[in-house]
Order: sequence, then structure tokens, then C-alpha cells
Amino acid sequence: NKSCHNVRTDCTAPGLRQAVLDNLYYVSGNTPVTASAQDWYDAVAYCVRDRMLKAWNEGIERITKALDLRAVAYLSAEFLIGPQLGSNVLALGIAEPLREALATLGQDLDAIVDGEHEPGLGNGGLGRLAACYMDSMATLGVPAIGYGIHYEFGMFTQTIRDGWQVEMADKWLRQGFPWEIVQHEFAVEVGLGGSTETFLDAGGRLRVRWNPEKRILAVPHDIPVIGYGGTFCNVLRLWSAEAVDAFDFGSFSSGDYGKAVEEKILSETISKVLYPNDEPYQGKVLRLGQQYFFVSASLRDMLRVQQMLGKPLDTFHTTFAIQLNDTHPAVAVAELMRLLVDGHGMEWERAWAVTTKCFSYTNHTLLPEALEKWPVELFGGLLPRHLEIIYEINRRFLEEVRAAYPGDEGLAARLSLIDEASPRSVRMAHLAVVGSHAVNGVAALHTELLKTHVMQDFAALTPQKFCNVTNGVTPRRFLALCNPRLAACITSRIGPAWINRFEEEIGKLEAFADDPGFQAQWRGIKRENKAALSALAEKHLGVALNPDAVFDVQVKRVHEYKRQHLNILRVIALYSAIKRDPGAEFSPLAVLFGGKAAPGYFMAKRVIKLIHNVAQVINGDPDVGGRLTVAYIPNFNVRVGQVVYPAADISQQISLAGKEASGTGNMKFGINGAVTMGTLDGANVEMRQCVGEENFFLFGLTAPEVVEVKRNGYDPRAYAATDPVLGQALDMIASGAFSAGDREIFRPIVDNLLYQDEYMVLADFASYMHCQALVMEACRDTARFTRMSILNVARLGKFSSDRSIRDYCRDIWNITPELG
Ligand code: 26Q
Repeated sequence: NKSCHNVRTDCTAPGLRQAVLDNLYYVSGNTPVTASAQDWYDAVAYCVRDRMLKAWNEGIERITKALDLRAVAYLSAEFLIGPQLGSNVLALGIAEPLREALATLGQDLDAIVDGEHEPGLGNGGLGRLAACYMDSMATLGVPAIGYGIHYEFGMFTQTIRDGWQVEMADKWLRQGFPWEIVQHEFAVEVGLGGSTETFLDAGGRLRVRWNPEKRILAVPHDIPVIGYGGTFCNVLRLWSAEAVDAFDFGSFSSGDYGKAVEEKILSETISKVLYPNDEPYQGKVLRLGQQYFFVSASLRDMLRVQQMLGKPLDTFHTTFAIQLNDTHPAVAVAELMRLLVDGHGMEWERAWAVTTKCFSYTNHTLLPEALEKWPVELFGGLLPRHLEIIYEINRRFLEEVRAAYPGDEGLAARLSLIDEASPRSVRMAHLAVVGSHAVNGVAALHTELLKTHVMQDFAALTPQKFCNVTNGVTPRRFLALCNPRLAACITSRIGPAWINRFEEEIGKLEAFADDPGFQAQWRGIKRENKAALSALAEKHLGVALNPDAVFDVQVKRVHEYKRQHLNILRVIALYSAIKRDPGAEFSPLAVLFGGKAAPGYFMAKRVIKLIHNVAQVINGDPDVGGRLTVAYIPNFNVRVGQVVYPAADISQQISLAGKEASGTGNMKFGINGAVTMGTLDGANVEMRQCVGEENFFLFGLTAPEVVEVKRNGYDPRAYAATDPVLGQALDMIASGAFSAGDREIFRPIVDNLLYQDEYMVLADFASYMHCQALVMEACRDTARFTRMSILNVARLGKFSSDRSIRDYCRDIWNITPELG
């Protein structure tokens, strides 16, 4: 009904034009003459946001009014949502009229979209997964709230100086963030520190009271998450820490201004900065404070909804299915028990029944050193009541264990929520498992390894809890939005239904895999995408990439287990081959890297330096003549990913088998037509099953072989000694060939590989090189390679996060999606 449209809802080009002009004038105080790029962005963003508010307000009402509705509460310390404008425009389906409207104002929608500074509120895979799941829940019509932290500083900006990573603070809020709505009325207080005491309540029952030493105000910042189609909207609620009191008047009056604001500053540090470490964990009290802060605020928010609905507390689990994204929010198990038992006087058994029916836990790692543990002392200092509750949960749990397995004290010790080794510590994964009715891994292999290795005792005790939900990625952002040329090409053949019915529809593309006309179009698009990435590389790096080269890409966090150093060893070996015989045929190859290293991760930072130095030598060598190019794309983030995935021919997924829980970059590359060169690790295993072994370049040891080789005593030097290609590549690094003769700078890498090589780079090297030869051969056969590329897209329907969310709904949450 056009007549009820106004300047905030009209989606025609003239209506959008007027809306943008209005915002420019009334929101940022500008006219088209005075407006800066930022002003235009804001005007467009508010115009788009207005058009989301109908679905937004309906969404809020749905969750707060419907008595019989179960909503997902997705608890995650990270939500790596990426740029918002483009994806919201896509969801609303207003790209064309908006583009037209802006054109009449002399503005380019794509340029405005590209200028957005993304909120980097996550490290990598885990945070981005949470964002993909929010997108899919909104698209499928699953009522959900994402709860997280409104970090003032997100993931650092990576710059490169002389080949070294240099971190810069990411002040993402500097220009404001038009997508969030601050909801002061829903602020809650969160306690920290202090002590506990017992008392007799009015009914004569012994109760416990926690007297926190300090209180912090948690203020919700709401970001709308709108589903594809624009009718269903959920919310991402991120908590920001504020001082309960702005400043201390006593100190202020007596002239001590520093002391007067000290408390405020201290309070606000809680949500100040995202910890930029992804795997190896370090027990920093501020990090535990962050975790408890957002968990407590979120649970209190959920209880408020429960009370507003007028529902009794022992039906809390019928209102919320609470998903723990890794152990980072696991303290929620103890906090809900505290709120129910201490706060509302519920009996322990009833509270425990409600708690375990609410929670489910997703594990994201197989690396034992990455399992979160907190020293009991540190934990009890910050959360004394929670430590008592964890002891009580543990006491009751171990009683059950001992009843089921009398006399097996070793088992009890292994299962205990407390690691008794010095310093005694709380095992957050155990708390999460015991407090949940479901535990899932993120890929089939990962779940298997969880059940047979990392959590085998728990799997034996409660096998029914364990299930698999293989990760997925949203085809909206990671195909429709980031690769408009390919998206249009796909739609021209199979219609547009693939965008929200990816698993059901994308397979129809298979019919065109051998169609020469379609193949040519497909190759043309890939070439244009490569040219676009080249332009970006030229602008930021001054490196020219040949769009006719094969683009071979590894972008992800830099980690030894992900083996960027295996990749660079391969590059060095290829370079040596060229040097040995510069006249031999070598089809152009561009090897691209990108990714951040944790600021304190010595080896990862040195690998980044090595890649840069190798790039400098190879790119500048006239014998190579541009046939082999190496580039490091700085500051890899969601935005950069959206340019990189569509341009890749080959996707490097080369972690040591058994180490990468799932990987999701592998899927983002695959649905953009890159063929994977990878190990049988994480979700690669399932991707290969889907695309067919002839459309996947496999190499390396399998997970059981890794265990076997290690059991027999792995000796990396034996591989270096017997494989001359490998030996020479290592020697080149060691001899200073990439460091102007400096033999020290990369010694830590070479020595580590020769004498430790925890991630078995040397063991997989020969197999990787053999695979490389097969890749080069396949790339020379254009029709064959194009077919492989098309089939990768056509057969990866399973890896849509819509499928993952349906799995969670069916197997874990017991929720029926309202759409799709
Ligand atoms: C924990 C405690 C203290 C400080 C930091 C952390 C921390 C933060 C982030 C620990 C781990 C992370 C991130 C982990 C992560 O991204 N894991 C990846 O999750 C993806 C989604 O499931 C998988 O695809 C990847 O395989 C997995 O590595």
C-alpha cells in the first residue's frame, strides 16, 4: 500500500532520494554541497536503518510478548559482524532503487558501501561464525538474541613495517556507528569481587548472599540483524561497561580530581578492548571480568523478559535456549544457578534442572593448551560466590560419577571441574559440559575426535549429550554480496532462490558445469574479480598481480597449526626450481597471504616477516620475470575477505590433520569457486566428500596417521635429510638468502622445524609438493579446471549456515523456524 509510505519507509528511488537528503540535512546538518563522504555514508545508513525498523519493532514484540515462544540466546564474547550497509541493503532488496537515487545525487552506492569501517568485534572464525548464525537465524525466522560485548576497541589494525606486523588500536566508534541503538532503560548492574555470607531467610532457610566489592553498569547497545527478505529481524545486544556513579563527589570536593574519576575509568576498562589472542589462553583477570560481565547482564536481561511475560521461573528453559559459543561464556552456568538459588530462593535441584535444560555448549578447539582454565585463586577473588557454586556443582557431579564407577578415582579426577594440579584451576569446558544438555563439535571429524580423545570420559558418561553440527557460512554475505558478478551469473541460470535456499537450489548449477558458454562466462567473472583484487593490491602494496595468473590464497589467523610456513616453504621450492632452470615453462602463479598474528605470538610474527622477505626476493628477481608473485595482504578482516574470496582459484587449507576444528574460510572460498588444496582436517573432510575427490586437491597425513607417526617418535630432521627439495628450501632460509645474509633472524623458525616441528610441516612437505604439481597440471587444462570450480560451488550447498542453524534447531534447541 503505497499511500502509507512516508520518507522513512518509501523504497522507491524518488522516496529513497528524499530520505537521504532529509538525513543529510537534519541528522548531520549538511547539504549535498557541504557533505563529506562520512556524511553521505551516515545519511544512507540512517535511511536504510529506518527501513529495517518495522521488522525490528515486530521482532522485539515477538520475543517480549509471545508466551509459547522459545528464543535462542546466543552467548558469544565475539561477533565479527563485518560491514553493515551492504548486507542490510541486500536483505531489504533495495540496492537498485537506492543506487538510482544516489546516482541522481552524484553519489556511487558501491563507493559508499566500500568506505564503511567495520566493527572488528572478534578474532576470526569463532566470532564470524556467530555473525553468520545471526544472519541465518533472521533469514530462517528463528527468534534469537545475540548477547556479547560492546568493545570500545576491536581487533587491532594490522600494519606492516619492514615486513613486521605492527598493531594499531582500532577506534571503530570514532565516526559513530549508525546501526546501534543504545537502550539505557535496560541497563543492569553487575557485581565483581567482595565476599559471601550466609543468613536465614524469612522462611528460616539458610541462604547465601554475595556482597560484591564493586558494581559496574552494563548498558545494552542493540544492533538489528535483519533476515534476507527484510521481514524478520532479530537483535544483537552488546553490553558496554559504565561506572554506576559518574564520579566520586567526596574526592572531587576535596580537590582530588584524579581519584574522583578513577572508579569510572576502572569500571569502563571492562569492555575497553577485545583480547586479540585466539588460541593459547592466558589467565588475565580482566578477561574473566569481561566474560562474567556480559554473561551476568545477559542472564538478567533474559530473566527480565521471563518476568515481563509473567511466566514462572521454573519454565525459564521454555523461553530461552542458551547457546554457549565456546567456554568464554561458560560462567553462565554458575551465574544462572546463583540467580535462581540465591536470588529467587529456588531449590538447588529445581534450579539445576532448569539450568541444564537451558544450556548447550559448542566446542571449537582440539588443542589441549587452548582449553580455558582459571586458577581457583583468581576466580574466587573476582567471583567468590560462583566459585562456591562450582564446588557444589562439582561435589554433586562427582558423587554421581563415583556411584556409576565406584573406586575409579582416576576417572573422577579427570572429570572434575577442578584441575587439582598446581595451581588448582577451574576447567571451564567441564563446567560447560556438565551444565548443558547438549555439547557439539563444529565438523564431523572434530566431533569424533572430541568423543574419542579430548572429552572421551564425558562421552562415555553421557554419550547422548554429544552431537555434531558442521559449521556453515552465510551465502548472502559470502556470495550474493561479495561476488555480485558470480551471483548474477548463477541467478541467470537457476533463478534467485539459491540466496535463501542455498542447500536446496545451488546444485542446479551442476547442469552447466560442462557448458562451454557458461564456462567462458564463469572464467570471465573470475578474471574480473582477480583484476579487482589486483587493483587493491596495487593501491595498498604497490605489487602488481597478473589477473591471468592462478591466484593461490591462504588468508586466516597466523598460527603454527595452520602452517603458513608450509606454504612459504612450497613457494621457496618453486622459486628454486625456476632459478635452476629459468627457461623451463612455468605458468603464472600468484601466491597470496593474509592474516593477523596475536601480538604476543613470537613464532607467528616471525613467519609473517619471513613471508614478506621471501616476497621481496622473488618479486624482484628478473629470472622469475613475474611468473611467480608473492603478496601479503595487510589487515585481513571481513571487508578484505569479501574482495579476496571471489578472486581465488586455489584455497589453501593446510592445517595438520586433527588440529583445525572446522575452518570456515575453506567454505567461503569454495562457494566462490576456488578449488581447495587441503588436508583431511576439520570440515575439509566433508567438503571433499561433497565436491568429489576429483575436485579437491588432497595431501598430507590423516589424523590417525599423525598419531601413529608421533607415537613412533617423529624426527623432522630425517625428512630434511632425505628430501633434497625440502633440505634446500630450509638451507636457503637458514643461509640468509631471504635476509641479506642474516642467518639469525629466521633461525627460530628453521630450528623449530628441524628439532620440534610440533605441527609436522616437514612430514607433509613432500606430499604437498606432489599435490602442487597436480594443481599446476589441472590449471593448464582450462575446461577441466573451470568444471572443477563450478562443481565446487554447485556441490557445497551443505555449507550454508542455514543448514547449520536448521541442525541446531532440530537437534539441540527444539525450535521450529518460522520461515523457509
Ligand atoms: C580465550 C580465553 C582468553 C582469551 C582469549 C580466548 C579465545 C578467544 C578466541 C580463545 C579462542 C578464540 C577463537 C577461537 C576460534 O576462532 N576457533 C575457530 O572456530 C571456528 C568456528 O567454529 C572454527 O572453524 C576453527 O577451526 C576454530 O579454530
